[in-house]
Amino acid sequence: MLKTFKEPAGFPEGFLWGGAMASSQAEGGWNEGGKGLDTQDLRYFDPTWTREERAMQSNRRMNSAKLERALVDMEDTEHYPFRHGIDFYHRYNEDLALFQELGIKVFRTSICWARIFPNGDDAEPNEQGIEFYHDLFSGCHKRGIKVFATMLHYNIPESLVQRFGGWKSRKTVDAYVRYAETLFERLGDVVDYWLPFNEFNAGRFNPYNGVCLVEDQEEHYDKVIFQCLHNQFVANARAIEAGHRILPGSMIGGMIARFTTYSATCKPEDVMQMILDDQYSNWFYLDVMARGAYPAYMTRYFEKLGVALEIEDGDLETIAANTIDFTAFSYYFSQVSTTSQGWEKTAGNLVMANKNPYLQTSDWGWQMDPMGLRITLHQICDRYQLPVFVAENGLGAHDVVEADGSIHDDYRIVYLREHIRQMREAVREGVDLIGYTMWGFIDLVSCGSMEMSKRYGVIYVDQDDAGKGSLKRSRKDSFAWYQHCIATNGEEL
Ligand code: BGP
Repeated sequence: MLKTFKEPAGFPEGFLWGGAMASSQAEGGWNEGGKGLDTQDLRYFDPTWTREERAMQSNRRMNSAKLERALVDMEDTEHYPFRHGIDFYHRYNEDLALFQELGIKVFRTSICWARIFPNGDDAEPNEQGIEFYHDLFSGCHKRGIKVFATMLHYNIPESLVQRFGGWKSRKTVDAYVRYAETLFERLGDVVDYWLPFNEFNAGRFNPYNGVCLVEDQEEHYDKVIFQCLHNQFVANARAIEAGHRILPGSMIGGMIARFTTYSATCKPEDVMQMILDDQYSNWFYLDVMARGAYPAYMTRYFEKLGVALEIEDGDLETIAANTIDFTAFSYYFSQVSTTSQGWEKTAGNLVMANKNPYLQTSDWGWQMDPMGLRITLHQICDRYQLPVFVAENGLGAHDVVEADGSIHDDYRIVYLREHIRQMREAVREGVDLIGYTMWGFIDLVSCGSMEMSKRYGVIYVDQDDAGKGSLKRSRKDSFAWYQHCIATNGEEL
């Protein structure tokens, strides 16, 4: 007899609807509570920069001159937006009340390493830092909100860059593992899902954020990135080992920034290019974390780039023995792969992308592609057979505040609705999707362009690019929309 399968109605019971942010983009309080300086505190921004200047890749890179200047400008917060964020450090109780009203089931944020170990490897952790996160996370639990903690979202203690050259050094690996153990031991009772690293592939495309390299201090900048990434793979595996040992049964994930790519044509060369782009930019990172081994396709790539990794005894065994419990990714856009020269380009998260004539772009030039999210969910689910989490997705846009204070962001509602609809289709098609944390659900400082005016939130924050404003929070139209989406478990969009 033919067996029939019932198509699931939509999102499973207990689906983790949520919102995401990161410590450096939201907290502020950069020199309070015993926090040390971190790498994001040193990124310079000029509010008079044009759109093009803000988008320049060079603004995302660090060099010795910028570093020295930042270390002199210790009173300046206007030009260092990550020093003020949205003042979440002082306002989190008020913000948690809004999060509860929104109805989120899970809150994703990152822990700032320099709040726990101001210099990265201090003899003892900073108790004030631990208290801050303990209070924040237990505040979530009291409000029925689970916690998804990113253990590192780019900002490492600056001292590790000064002394060891960031992720180039195994000393940073050891310091990270001790930091990770401290988090599992001291915050294990208030965290539900762990993510050792935000967007693992970021180091490849944004070496200051991802692997904390200072460009002019490296003779072989492009090659050393891969050594840093190897060190991070080891750190990640050792953190997973510690997490599973200290907190048996804990859920620890691995995340990439997903650069979904389509073949530009059905020309076999373009299809082959798509496979290679996907391997080098996306799969490499999840393959190591989920399958526990360097994929064979990287050998040829490393040869081509002249990369020779220093792999210490035991590294590969550690990576093999400690794989992730779930996959996660950020999804903002898709692009196309081609061998043709001169293909038109457009912007994208972390990278410049090849243009797809079938897609519209956001105000910032990122190609919006809801079906690409469904495609990605299938690809990741098929490849790893692990639960999957959409850890970031959202629309950066200009919002207009009306005279009565209202904000009619119907464009954001359309964006979210279309992406969530495609996610729902993926679930009906069998994808084991466990959660969705919308990015920047409360407006925050942009990671790439460091501006405040690129807003993602359903909650508005009154602050401009120069860091001026009342910091008052208010609800955009999308707030009520997302609240209803969550309340109906994604049935009414
Ligand atoms: C991701 C980062 C986030 C976030 C997001 C949007 O890569 O993990 O920190 O900022 O991109 O990017 P942007 O802020 O540049 O618009």
